[in-house]
Amino acid sequence: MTTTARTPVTVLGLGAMGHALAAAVTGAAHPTTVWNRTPGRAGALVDAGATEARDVRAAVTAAPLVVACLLDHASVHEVLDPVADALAGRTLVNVTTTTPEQSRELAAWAAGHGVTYLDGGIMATPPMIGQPGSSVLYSGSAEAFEAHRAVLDIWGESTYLGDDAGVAALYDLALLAGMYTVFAGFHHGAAMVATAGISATEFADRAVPFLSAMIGHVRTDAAAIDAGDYGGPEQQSLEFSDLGDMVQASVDAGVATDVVGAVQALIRRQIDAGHGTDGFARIYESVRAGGT
Ligand code: FVH
Repeated sequence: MTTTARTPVTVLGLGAMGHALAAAVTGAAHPTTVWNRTPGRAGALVDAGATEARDVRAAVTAAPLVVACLLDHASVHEVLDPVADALAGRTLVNVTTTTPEQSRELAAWAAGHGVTYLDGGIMATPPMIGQPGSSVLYSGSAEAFEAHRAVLDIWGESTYLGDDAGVAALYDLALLAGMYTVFAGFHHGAAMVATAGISATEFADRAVPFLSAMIGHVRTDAAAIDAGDYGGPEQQSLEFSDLGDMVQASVDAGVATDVVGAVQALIRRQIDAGHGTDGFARIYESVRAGGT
């Protein structure tokens, strides 16, 4: 079935994200049914035209397209296992954050119950839904992705990553790994400058333009990784990148070294293995498959 302007949609889970997804679909004039474990979270959506289902079974049977936006993998099973028979013949789009293996397990579970499965990784915060900059990664059923683009595109830029249901989650968590480690680096720097009486806000004013200017250099690292060549002249050597001074300055300031110490350990593994003149991108080899 292809989504049209009037295709009914059900959203299970009205936490911050589920509410935002349901509000966007309701606002785009799709007949929307919502359900939440704890009653009382649907008021604004009902005012906007959504229908609150009395239970999960009523919610699932109200629409050919069922969106699950729940806490985690366990809660998806807790909600859907008892109504698997009612889901049969419908499409389940699961945007709950799960590991890739959990996504694949859910895809297999869905296939076993005659449910078409599409996994989604939301690369946005709830206020960003439907706004520029919001994107959602999908993998699993190509037919479901194409059939329901009209709904999926309401939430942000939709990208389909293939029929392996685990790939969207893999990509989602990989992107978040980059984001969290950059943020952790900012927090480390903020703790360092705080020892000189500099506020985190003042530090952010310098960190944001600096990090923005530097982030594009990951493309140089990416080219080295893909080529398996860490010796190019444009690459800063591991010996030059050694974070010894940074670690010592942190120790002197009484700041925990967990963040910079972790990066230093990746660098040292490569230097100790005889690759000190290779470029910084070689730390990829310290990470990949726990390599040396
Ligand atoms: N919020 C965000 O910025 C991120 C952006 C990226 C994607 N995540 C993921 O989206 C899933 C939902 O996130 P959320 O922000 O809506 O989360 P909460 O506001 O905490 O709402 C959780 C909902 O899940 C329901 N729930 C929890 N456990 C169960 C259960 N065992 N059975 C049924 N429902 C359950 C909960 O219901 P209630 O507590 O109100 O009864 C909420 O509806 C999540 O995977 C993020 O990682 C969001």
